Amino acid sequence: MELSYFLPVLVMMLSFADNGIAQELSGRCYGDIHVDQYDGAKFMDQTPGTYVCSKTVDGFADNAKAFELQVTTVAATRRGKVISVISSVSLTYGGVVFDFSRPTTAASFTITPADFSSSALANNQQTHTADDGSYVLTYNNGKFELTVAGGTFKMTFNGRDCKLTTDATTYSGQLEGLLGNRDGVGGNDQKLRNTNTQATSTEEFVQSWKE
Ligand SMILES: [Ca+2]
Repeated sequence: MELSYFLPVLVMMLSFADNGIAQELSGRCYGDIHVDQYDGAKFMDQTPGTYVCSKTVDGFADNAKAFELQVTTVAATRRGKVISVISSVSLTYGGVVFDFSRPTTAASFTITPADFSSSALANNQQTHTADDGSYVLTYNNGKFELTVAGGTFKMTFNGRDCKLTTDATTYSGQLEGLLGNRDGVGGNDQKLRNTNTQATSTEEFVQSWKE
């Protein structure tokens, strides 16, 4: 099995997309774990646990577009070294909970409340649309892609990489968590949980967002 299979990642980078979304934010998680924030800072942490990667701030105006993405890592030994790897990803968006687990097979997800007529993406490439049309979930060759109506939010997860694509108009400066506030400005992305205070160290920052 390829080494890369075991190297989950959490990386955020800013780029311009041609899909109608003004700015694209990409997330990957790997190893132990590496984080590249929306606004460019990078760090890593070795402690297994469940972390708030990115969420809308308390008081975010549009409840229908509020979200929280959590990633859970577990200890693993690779080439004699103890690291942490992703075991699952959980996204709450607009009150719906999407849970994905590794390894990513067609059935390694749940949606609560379930509103697909079939909860399994049985074929290697398949698309399901929510009964109310609010989101679309596809599965293709080990990779899930969740797209919310209007394209304001997209998440992909293939078992090692977790990628977010968010609309700048909706979310710029309205996010918090390990990935920072997404306002396009560096140096203000280590806000401690439940405060408006910046952490004095990366360790303090990471621990603040550990469940
Ligand atoms: Ca920032």
